[in-house]
Amino acid sequence: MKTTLALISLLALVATPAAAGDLDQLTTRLAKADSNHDGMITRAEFTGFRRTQFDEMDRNHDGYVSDKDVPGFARRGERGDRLRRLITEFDKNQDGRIDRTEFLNGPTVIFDRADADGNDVVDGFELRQIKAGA
Ligand SMILES: [Ca+2]
Ligand SMILES: [Ca+2]
Ligand SMILES: [Ca+2]
Repeated sequence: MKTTLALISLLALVATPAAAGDLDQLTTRLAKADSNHDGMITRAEFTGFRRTQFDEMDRNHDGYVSDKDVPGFARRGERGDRLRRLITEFDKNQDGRIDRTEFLNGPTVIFDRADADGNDVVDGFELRQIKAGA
């Protein structure tokens, strides 16, 4: 149960935020991608973080993120919806699952949104801005 929740919170980071309430959580998680802890998240750090995420999300280790990685009871309702939305956004070759390449090269909605000046770095100011709902 606990691991399922962890997976769902990871889904929240990569999928498009559904509500303003998600935004606060998203920035908190975005900050976790700051691997050298300098208060800024570069696009490279964001991609590196995704690599880790993929390994965590691919729970059955078959090399794909799909509904097989979510237990049956969690496929219904909001969790299942989030996963399906994620697959729709990332599944470039439309085989119904996300492989590592699709995931790493997938849309960076959260990052792009936070990176207001588009210089491929989300700095502390931009993080605070998005947290404030700007
Ligand atoms: Ca950094
Ligand atoms: Ca999998
Ligand atoms: Ca695919």
